[in-house]
Amino acid sequence: MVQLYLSATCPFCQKVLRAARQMGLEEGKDFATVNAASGTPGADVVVKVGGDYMVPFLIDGDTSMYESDDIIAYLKKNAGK
Ligand SMILES: N[C@@H](CCC(=O)N[C@@H](CS)C(=O)NCC(=O)O)C(=O)O
Repeated sequence: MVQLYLSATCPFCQKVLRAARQMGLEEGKDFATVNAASGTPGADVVVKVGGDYMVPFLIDGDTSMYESDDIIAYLKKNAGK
């Protein structure tokens, strides 16, 4: 399942979540969220996989990306299929 690494205080993360919901995607069914606020284990995963700390961050198998617009485009194409 697509994993979205997010921080509650990050407006770009809220943008991704809002877009996912507008697409009719359901958390827990079409995507999972992971708390990746600074200092959390989720943040460590972001750095380990992506090389930098920035959220939102998407992981789907071997695919990973940072940019919120890219993540939204990826969800449109791939999530919930
Ligand atoms: N262009 C990026 C911006 C993302 C961004 O600036 N994220 C901030 C949090 S809102 C971040 O992770 N900054 C790095 C840090 O806090 O160290 C996007 O659209 O996803």
